[in-house]
Amino acid sequence: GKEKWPRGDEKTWKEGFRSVNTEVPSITKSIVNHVQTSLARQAYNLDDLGAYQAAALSVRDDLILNWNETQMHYTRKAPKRAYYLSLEFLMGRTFDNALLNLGLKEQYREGITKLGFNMEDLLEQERDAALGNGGLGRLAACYLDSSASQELPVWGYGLRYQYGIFQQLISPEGQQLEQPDPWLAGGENPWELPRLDVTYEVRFYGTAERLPEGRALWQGGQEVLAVAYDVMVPGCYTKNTNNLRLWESKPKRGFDLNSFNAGDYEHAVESSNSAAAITSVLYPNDHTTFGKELRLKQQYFWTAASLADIVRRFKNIGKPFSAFPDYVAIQLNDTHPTLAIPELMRILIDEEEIPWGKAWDIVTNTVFYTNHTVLPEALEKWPVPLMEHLLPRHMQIIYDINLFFLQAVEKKFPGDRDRLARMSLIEEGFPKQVRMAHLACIGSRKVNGVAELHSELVRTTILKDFVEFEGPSKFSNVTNGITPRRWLDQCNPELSALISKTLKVDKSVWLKDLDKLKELLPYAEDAGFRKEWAAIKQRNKERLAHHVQTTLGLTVNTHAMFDVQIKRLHEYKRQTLNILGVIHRYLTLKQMTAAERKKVNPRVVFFAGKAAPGYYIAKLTIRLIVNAARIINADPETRDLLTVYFLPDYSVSLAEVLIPASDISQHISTAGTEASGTSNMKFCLNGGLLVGTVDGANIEIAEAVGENNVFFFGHLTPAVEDLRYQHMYHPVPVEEKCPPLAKVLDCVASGMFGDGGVYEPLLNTIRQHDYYLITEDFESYIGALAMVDQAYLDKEEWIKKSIRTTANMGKFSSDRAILEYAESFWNIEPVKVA
Ligand code: Z57
Repeated sequence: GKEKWPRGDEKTWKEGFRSVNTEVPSITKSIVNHVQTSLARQAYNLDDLGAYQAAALSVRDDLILNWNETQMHYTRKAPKRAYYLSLEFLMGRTFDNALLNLGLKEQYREGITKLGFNMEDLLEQERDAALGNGGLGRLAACYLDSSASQELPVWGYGLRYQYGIFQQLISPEGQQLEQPDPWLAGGENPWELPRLDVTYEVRFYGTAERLPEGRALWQGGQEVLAVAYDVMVPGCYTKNTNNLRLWESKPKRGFDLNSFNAGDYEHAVESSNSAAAITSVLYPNDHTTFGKELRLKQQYFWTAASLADIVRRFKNIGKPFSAFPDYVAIQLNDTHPTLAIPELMRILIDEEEIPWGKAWDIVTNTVFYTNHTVLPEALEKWPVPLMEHLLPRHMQIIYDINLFFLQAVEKKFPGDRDRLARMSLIEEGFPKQVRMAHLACIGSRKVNGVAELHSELVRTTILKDFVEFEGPSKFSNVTNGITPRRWLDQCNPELSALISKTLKVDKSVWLKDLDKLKELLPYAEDAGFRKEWAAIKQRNKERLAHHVQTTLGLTVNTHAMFDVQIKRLHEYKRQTLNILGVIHRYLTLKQMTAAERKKVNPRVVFFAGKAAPGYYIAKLTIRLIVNAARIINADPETRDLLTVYFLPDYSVSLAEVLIPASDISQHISTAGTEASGTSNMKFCLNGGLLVGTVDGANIEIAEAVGENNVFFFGHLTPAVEDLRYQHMYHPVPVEEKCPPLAKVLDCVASGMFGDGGVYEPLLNTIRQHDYYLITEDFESYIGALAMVDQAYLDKEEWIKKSIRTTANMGKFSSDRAILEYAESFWNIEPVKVA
């Protein structure tokens, strides 16, 4: 029979219901309540950490109300949903972001002040959730913010790593040292809801026995439990609060009691350890693959649990599986979740007994693949023997997909054996390897790159054969975006306030319709406005200087131009070009007379970024930066004009301080290597100008803000391959090709920055193959920096450029990007929670 709901007396229930606390007295009451009960502490022994925890718990209560309502509403309406599968979500801090999105920051500030605490101090208590390496993980976080803000029914799926990206220490010699990041060790994480009742069993190893009708029986091996943790993702100025579901691995049973009873305690604990190990740590490699079994286990564990969850939710709607693509879209963030394709095939064929052809139709109408790089070392390949051992059924399915696929290729291009070998899912060799990008491509409805140039390179290089086979319409572009909530309103509150005041519109309007920034353009001509604009930049520089003073004990000259390069250390990103340019500047200054030096712009160069622990050359680059900084900063002749800082332990929170303070930032990858870049967008949104190569999203930024507001240099993408080829077959020594660079290299080699021998391997990458074309681009790079100096001399003109840059950045809101995914790929619509 039908149950009465709610049970008991409805009026009593309703009187107990609460809504979001929006008034200061109810906020402070809630905070005090959490101090007394949740924290079991007293008013008279409460420190900043305790006050932060109580305030966070208070905000958490509000988020839970909205989250609950949103999830109930989505379930009732049963719209088509999209799922964003990403091994990385680089969320950073949540407290400030939640307060701003809820529109409650000022009320909380007032309440916290009343309780005798300082808002800024409390914000600093929170640890970053750093479950990502760099751009790819931060993009996922921006897309979650935009999905919720645009009221789209989108969930994220990822892993709940016990340890996020390592903490970086820099030794006195300039070596990077890695420390674990036990981000959950402080006890409760207020931003997640453990869902200990939402669990799935995930199998590894065992045997797969083929049955009639294409089905198979996969059994034996090891079973591990996936437990859900839900992270609340509030939208901006909306009740919609989406979900990021992170999986934790657990042994299926605490111990194997048989071994335990037999006295084999160690064996019992071992198998439980190996299950827990799956989600213990984020792999810290960016743009490289290592073929490690545990990494493949992570990938399968996460895709299997996510798909089981998605399929269960779909089944609750009560539709036939042929309608699956009408209710579900799955976006693969790079190839890391590609096993979703054979896993969905396995579920449909082996569990739901759907024939192969129908199953393949469902999969290829549900799954979408975003490629994030064309660098060969980053394209995932898994050894067939490893796959066969760990996932025997999936390997069968991959072989079957490959067979049908190659038959179709053979039909279209008869006798073209080279083509078949190039396109096969299996790369021949010892061992054979599964090419994940090929599998992701043929198993998806659409394939996209992340900026115009990059998408074109995907079509014409790594997936060229697939475009020829399937036609061009499957391959498209969605240029990346960034959320203006975190990357303007949150990190640069003064600029945000000035924009609202000037446009005479509440930020709730322009933060969700970023093209409105265009209306700032006429104010570039307004001297009063320019003065305010410049004063804010100056205060942001002072805020950064204060941060450096308190964390590193160093005094920064805030009257200098702030020049910033912050990103993962990688040869293709060419931090080496930057530091060699800095040394060149130093040598030039040393040769000047005192009178000449008087005319020089003071410059402070900031670097920050982590190197993969095993990436020797990247670590050596850090070492060169740190040691060059030590010598240059200590030189009394030049130190008023040039200083260099390497800020350790780059993070989302550090970026939030650095970006608003920058006058100029560097995005100087070898043309054709940086798929998009997203920090370039963050700097420009905050009125920083950009020096960069004609690469990735730099190109579209220049199109939007005007080429006269960007400092471009270097060879273009089509030239790169030729130059490499020439260099390979007709090498010309650096001394001939670029004498100023040769001089810089000599200074490094001769020990100007400590033992020159240490840097030989780094210098040799340039002297020998110079794969990233530092020699070819050096002079044009120095030329671009000279143009920057020249432009900075005209202060008023510089501020105009800065204003015009911000005003033209509307396109780069992640709201625009997520709406493109929603409309042209997923076919989902907003579902507003009233
Ligand atoms: C990563 O952060 C990116 C690409 C990858 O293949 C991997 Br693995 C990690 C970055 C690109 O390098 C950036 O250019 C791009 O902006 C970002 O992904 C987001 O698309």
